[in-house]
Amino acid sequence: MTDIRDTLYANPLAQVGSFSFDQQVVDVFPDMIKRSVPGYPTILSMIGTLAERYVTSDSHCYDLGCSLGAATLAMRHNIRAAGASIIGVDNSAAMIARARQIIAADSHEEVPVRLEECGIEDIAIDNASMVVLNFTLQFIAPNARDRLLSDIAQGLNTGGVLILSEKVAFDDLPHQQLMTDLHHQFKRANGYSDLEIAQKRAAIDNVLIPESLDAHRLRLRQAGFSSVDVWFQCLNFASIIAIK
Ligand code: GEK
Repeated sequence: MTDIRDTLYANPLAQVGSFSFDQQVVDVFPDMIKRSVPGYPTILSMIGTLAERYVTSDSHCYDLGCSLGAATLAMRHNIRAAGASIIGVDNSAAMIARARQIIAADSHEEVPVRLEECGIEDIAIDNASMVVLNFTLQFIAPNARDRLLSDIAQGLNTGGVLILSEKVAFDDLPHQQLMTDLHHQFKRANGYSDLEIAQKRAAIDNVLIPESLDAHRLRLRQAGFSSVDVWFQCLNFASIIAIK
């Protein structure tokens, strides 16, 4: 099936409301995320590669903020360990409903997938060999992030891996401005107009709260991860591997 094109912000809106993961967004989500997040396909493909390497027998994998299950499927298609299963979690009813259809149509049934409609703050992580937060932590209130990361570290088995992908911010203001400008240039090259870019930016302001890579590294270390660093970055989008 070809993706439905994202035109949600193509026409001038009298008032730009706060961005939410509703049915309208779900309908265009695969196109939206590909045209907005530099490196998204590369990160998904590496999540598959990492699942092959890190997922152990009879353990759990978690896709927190799973949206339509893209990272769930990347793991499912590459897990080689016997008896592993995947839990996908998202608090958007529309996302989970569509994700259920997508997972049902996928034939790799040897790795069971369970989808839960709930907040990632409310899910118990246990016996985990791999946890994915692929562009989700940025939507969690900053004062709830330490606790969430500690809970994930607690629930991971020794040697288990967390993949944390985020939009990031920079303390150096000229560099922050440059990365923002280049990201907008990336979006223009992918067919978004200046109006779409400006309206989306207004909608997402205060909903997506990026932090610096140093802040992420520090939190992950404090949460109990023994090895933490960036494995991918393109402009202001990065992905970190943290090993328990
Ligand atoms: C992918 N990982 O395609 N609890 C559960 N889900 C949440 C919460 C929360 N508190 N807050 C936001 N979400 C996916 C992409 S998108 C990233 C992740 C983006 C969910 C929200 O409903 C949405 O589905 C997802 O987190 C973020 O690899 O759109 O930039």
